[in-house]
Parts: sequence; C-alpha cells; structure tokens
Amino acid sequence: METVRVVCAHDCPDMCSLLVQVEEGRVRRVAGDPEHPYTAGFACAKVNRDAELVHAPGRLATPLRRTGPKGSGQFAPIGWDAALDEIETRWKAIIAESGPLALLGYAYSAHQGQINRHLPNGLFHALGSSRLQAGTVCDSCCETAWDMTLGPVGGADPESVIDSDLIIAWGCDLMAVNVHFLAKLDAPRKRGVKVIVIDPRRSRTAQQADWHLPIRIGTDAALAIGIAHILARDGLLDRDYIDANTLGFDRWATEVLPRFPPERVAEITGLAVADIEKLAALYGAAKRSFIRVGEGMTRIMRGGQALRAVVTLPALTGAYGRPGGGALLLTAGSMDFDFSFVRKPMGSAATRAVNQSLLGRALLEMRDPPIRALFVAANNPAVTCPDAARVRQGLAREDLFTVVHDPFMTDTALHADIVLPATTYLETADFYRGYGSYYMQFASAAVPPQGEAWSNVRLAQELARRMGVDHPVFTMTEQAIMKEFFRGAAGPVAEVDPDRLLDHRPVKAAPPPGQTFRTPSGRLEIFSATLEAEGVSPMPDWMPDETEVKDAATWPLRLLTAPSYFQPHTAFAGVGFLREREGRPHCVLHPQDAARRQLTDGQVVRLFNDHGAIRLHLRVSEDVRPGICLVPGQRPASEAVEGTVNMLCSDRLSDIGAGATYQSTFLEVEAAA
Ligand SMILES: Nc1nc2c(c(=O)[nH]1)N[C@H]1C(S)=C(S)[C@@H](COP(=O)(O)OP(=O)(O)OC[C@H]3O[C@@H](n4cnc5c(=O)[nH]c(N)nc54)[C@H](O)[C@@H]3O)O[C@H]1N2
Ligand SMILES: Nc1nc2c(c(=O)[nH]1)N[C@H]1C(S)=C(S)[C@@H](COP(=O)(O)OP(=O)(O)OC[C@H]3O[C@@H](n4cnc5c(=O)[nH]c(N)nc54)[C@H](O)[C@@H]3O)O[C@H]1N2
Ligand code: SF4
Ligand SMILES: [Mo]
Repeated sequence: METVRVVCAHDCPDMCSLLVQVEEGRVRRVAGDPEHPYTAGFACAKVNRDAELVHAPGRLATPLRRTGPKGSGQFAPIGWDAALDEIETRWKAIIAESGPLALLGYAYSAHQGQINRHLPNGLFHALGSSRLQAGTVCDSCCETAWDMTLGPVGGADPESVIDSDLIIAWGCDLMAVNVHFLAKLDAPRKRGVKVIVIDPRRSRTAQQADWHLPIRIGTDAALAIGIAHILARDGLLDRDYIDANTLGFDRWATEVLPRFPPERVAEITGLAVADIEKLAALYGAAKRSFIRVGEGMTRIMRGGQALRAVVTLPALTGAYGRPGGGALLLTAGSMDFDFSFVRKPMGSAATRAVNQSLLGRALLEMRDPPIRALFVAANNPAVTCPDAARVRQGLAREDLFTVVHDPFMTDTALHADIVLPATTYLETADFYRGYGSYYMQFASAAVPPQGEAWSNVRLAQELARRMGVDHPVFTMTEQAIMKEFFRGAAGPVAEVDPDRLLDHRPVKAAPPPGQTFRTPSGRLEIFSATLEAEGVSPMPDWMPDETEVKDAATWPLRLLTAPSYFQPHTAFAGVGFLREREGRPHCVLHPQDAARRQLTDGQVVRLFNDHGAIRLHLRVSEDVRPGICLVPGQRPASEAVEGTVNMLCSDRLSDIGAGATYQSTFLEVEAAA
C-alpha cells in the first residue's frame, strides 16, 4: 500500500490536503493530512468516501454518442478518436458558417485545480467563441459587492480566529460548507468567546452555536444597518479608524442610519428589539470580532446591499485593523497569481458574454449568431442553474450540438450528442490555491485515469491541437504551467519559490494582519461612486424589492435553498452511501405551515409557483422559520419524485454582480395528487 499526498479539488473553501492510500491502482482510503495546519488531519464526511466516487459503478468508461432523440438517454459507446473527429468536424463547420460566436464553452468549478478548472475556458477564449460569464450561479453577487466595498482583496485569515473575541457566522452553515473553520473555533470558545449564527433556519452550525438569530430571508442589510444605528447612537464607534480608513460614513450616518431604529429593524427582520440591541451591544463591545459571511444571503434580488452592509460593520468598530478581527468572504483576492496564461492564453479581449445563470435563455433566444454548439464540463446546469426547465428546453434543441465532459451520466449529459468520460481529481495533477484559506499546494495524480477517462487538461490540449490553436499552454505539463502563475505574481505569494511546491506539501502565504483596501479611494467605501454610476444605491441600504413583494402577495411560502450535508451539489450523486445518508430529495416545512395545509411528515408534496412544479418528500421540522420552504442541496431529477428545485426559480439577476436569485423564489406546497 502506497500513501500519496494530494489536494481535495471539490468546490469548497477549505482546500484540504489529503493522504490517499493506493493499492494496485485503486484508491483504498482517503483521509485528512495531519501535516496541514488548517486541514488538521481530517477530511469531511463526503470526501472520506471519495474512494467510492473514484470507483463508483456509475463512472463513464468510454465516450458515448447519442443514438435516440435528445434527452432520451440512448447512447452507444464510441472510441475517443471517433468522438474527437466528430467534435472537430462539427465545430469547424459551425465556425466556418456562423463564426466562432456560435460556439459556447460552459466549464465551471467542480475541479478546483487552477489548470483543470480554467484551461477548458482558456481554449474557448483562444477560439474567440462566446464567452462564459462564470460564477453568476454562485458568488458573483457577493464577490462584486465585496470588491465594491473593500476592493479585490482577500478577507481575514481564518486561522487568525484564534485571536478573536466574538465570532459571527452570518448566513453561513459552517458544518456544511466550511467545516475546518468550524473546527478552528474550538480554541477561542474554550476561552469563553461566543459564537453567534444569523440564519433563517436552525442549521447544524446554529444548533451548536451560543446564540442563533433566526432572521427573515433577505433582511440582513436591515439588521446590519440597524446595528450601525445603535453603535452610532451609543457612542460605540471607533471614530479614528473610521476617519482614517473609510469613505462616506458621515453621509451614511445622516441619510441612511436614521431610517433604521431597532423597532423598524425588528419589524423587517422578524427579530425581537431586545435581541437586536443585545447583538449590537456585543458587537460594539468586542475589539476583535470576526464575521464569516456566507453567500446564500446574497442570492436574492438585493443581495449585493446585504453583503455591503454586513462587511461595513468591522470598519465601524475598527475590528478590521486588529488580528482576529474583520470579515471573511473569500481569500483568493489576496493570492495575487497571474492566471492569464491558462484563462486567457490568446484571443480578443472583447467578445459576446453569456451569463452562466442565463444559459436557458442564451440557448433559446440568442441570435446573430445563435448558439449552435455547446461544450459543458465540470458543472451540471440542467440541475444547478436557475430556471432549470428553460435550460432543459434549450438543451433539447435538436439543432444544438452539445458535448458534455463528466465522470458521470448527469441530467445535463443526458441531453448531449457526445458524452466524454472525465477523470476525477484523484486521477489528475494540478496546482491549487484556497479560496477560504491562504494555502497553496501542488498535487500529482494518486491513481491513473479510470477506464478511458481524460482529465480536463488533456481534453482541452487535444481539442486545441485539433482546432489549430497555437499557444504553449496547450502542450505544457501541469508543473511547467504552474510556474507561469508565479511570473506575474504580486504580494505574499510572489515570495514563494514554485519549486518548493514540488514536494507536494502545503505552503502558506497570507497577507500581514490588518485588512487592506483596494478600492479607487484606497479606503473601505461605504459610499461607492462606481455603484452610483451604475444606478445602484451607492450606500448600503435596505428596501423591499417590488417583484418580491408582488410574488409574496401571491405565494405564501419563501424558498430557502442551501448546500446539504451529504449532497451539497450534484458532484457527490455518484456515491451511494452519501445519497442514502442524505435521504430522498425533500423539502422542510415548519409544523405550523404543515398543519395549516394538513400535510404530514414523509408524504409526497407538490411545490409550485408561476414558474413550475416539482414533487418531493416532506419533512416537518421546527428548524425552519414559519413561512419558509427549505430544499436542501440540489438533486438530479431522477432521484426526486419529480423535477429539481431550480425549476421553481426564475433567472432574474441580483442588484450587484448579475448573480442568481434562488432565494427570491415564492411558492406554495400542497399534497401531491
Ligand atoms: N464541503 C463542501 N463545501 C462547500 C461546497 C460543497 O459542495 N461541499 N460548496 C461550496 C460552494 S460552491 C459555495 S458557493 C459555498 C457556499 O457556502 P455558504 O455561503 O455558506 O452557503 P450558502 O448556501 O451560500 O448559504 C449558507 C446559509 O445561508 C443561509 N441563508 C440563506 N438565505 C439567507 C438570508 O437571507 N440571510 C441569512 N442570514 N442567511 C441566509 C442558509 O440557510 C444557509 O444555512 O460553499 C462551498 N463549500
Ligand atoms: N437552488 C440552488 N441552486 C444552486 C445553489 C443553491 O444554493 N441553490 N448553489 C449554486 C452554487 S453556489 C453553485 S457553485 C452551483 C454548483 O453547481 P455545479 O457547478 O453544476 O456543480 P455540481 O452539481 O456539483 O456539478 C459538477 C459536475 O462536474 C462533474 N465533475 C467533477 N469533477 C470533474 C472534473 O474534474 N472534470 C469534469 N469535466 N467534470 C467533473 C461532476 O460529476 C458533476 O456532474 O450550483 C448553484 N445552484
Ligand atoms: S472539507 Fe472541503 S476541501 Fe476538505 S475534504 Fe471536504 S470538500 Fe474537500
Ligand atoms: Mo458555489
């Protein structure tokens, strides 16, 4: 038995270092690497099962070619040469007839290695095709809002939480999506430091917190501004820090804060006045408060305002200036590598953009030229993209030539003309940098590709060769490509010698303590001239969204969707053990809401609105607020009684960053016929 050190490539901020036991080319066991200070020797419950992912019975063994109508799932095996010949011929013909814009590459984040993740889209950049505006299903709203406030910089080092004196998980279920940060809270908690969770449901993180505030969905901006109001009222501001490091506070204090006294904030958020006062007093008394901000609360119509309001708070108390204080959304902004070598190797800077959240619309409505060829890799838009029914309608176009590259036969792949078997990350080499910690690491493959699977890198390089793209990135090894990232690097990561990474151990490169700001003014911008120019409220504010108000008047329940513990997205759907642990696709209602509809735990219910209808099993639990319908995770339609949750969600976009708005969905639930 051989032990190989690798990096977990699942889309997760922790970027664990893993030890993989390998025997005769098979993965026997995956475990956390004790030598990684952050991973601290354990992997999450999902990845402990990755041996089963690599050797799952559902792994695609060979390329497949469609033999029946689109979406029928009828395929026959073909060889790689035949599959690639057909792709090359079709792409070349489509480009000759309609130009490269008729081609859309749609590759996303299921492999977090920087080369496997980005080289497929780098290929389409080089081809001059329609370009994916990636991340709008996920973090484009929160990330843009952060950038508009602090600039493109990483937040507080999660390991600095050892020095914190108050910890808030604001809309973030650490147990599901950031479990190593949760583990890091043990030490400060032993010192008596309190952990507060602000979340509309009693998540597992909320269950073990010192205090849970069950806020109404979409009202976080009001709560944060309400806290600012109290801090100002009670003289709890750090005026020196504010004067030296922020822009626009006085205007905010006269134009916005007075509109948010505790009574009004209580009405908006559904929280008690006493709790709002207590939260503000705790926050105002803390010197080194640490806010871990989640992304879910920004997947609403006014999500950008929510993020801006929350991350303004640490500036008001000066927490940003102290070790252990501040806010963390993402760290990647301060890991200043130059990734253009893989992301934009060549090709014009400007082209037609397709918002990742609007795939269905792009496939059905784009003209001059229409999208005629689609390449999907490392994501499953038929399930995970908003307005999933429209995505499926687009994918069902008989005149669309679709190629899907995935280790498994997904709902999206079912609609393909050609399906190509992909490796899992344990069969690939790559360079990693965290987005929730300040580590980087290089990993080689633990086992050879299973069956006839190809990595994203190999596929992109071969397609580049066939399409006549001439750039060195398409012939280089992963190790050689990694070194290019360091050439134009800046800040702490530029100090690291890339050769050091070839021993496969994690290397930390964190910015020094004390949050820096990289906005146009060099300060934390409470007032953003950039947003004002875009017609967005330039200061953090809360107001009801007209469409939400209208929908709420028609539909009594609001959808809450969040990653689940064992099937967060669909990438783990191939592991039987995890599917069983998660149970059947289900929704959760508060007992009052279930009783009002005469619904009981376990029965099949129909979730519906103007947009669509799906059927799931019902769980009844006090863990959700009344008025909410929680649907955990995203599950393939084949596992549900009928449909997937995103068939209920519109493709309307958020105020900042053009992101998805899953949580702006209103619906009703009834007994299924
Ligand atoms: N192990 C593992 N880790 C992962 C992932 C994974 O698949 N596996 N997925 C990764 C990905 S792609 C992402 S984007 C991140 C997401 O990580 P997070 O940002 O933490 O997760 P979210 O789904 O965005 O939402 C988290 C919490 O926000 C709450 N919430 C929803 N709406 C609101 C609101 O209006 N206000 C407040 N206060 N709370 C609200 C939800 O109830 C939920 O508990 O996680 C990443 N981490
Ligand atoms: N309703 C609702 N919808 C959501 C969310 C939500 O909270 N609620 N969350 C959103 C968020 S934050 C995100 S990030 C997205 C996630 O949605 P997706 O990006 O679609 O992620 P997955 O569903 O995990 O699909 C990833 C696919 O990539 C495949 N894969 C894994 N490794 C590789 C590889 O190395 N190469 C290739 N070619 N394929 C690979 C997996 O088998 C799987 O089929 O969903 C979004 N959709
Ligand atoms: S916690 Fe995240 S990085 Fe660590 S093993 Fe699990 S999915 Fe991978
Ligand atoms: Mo995401």
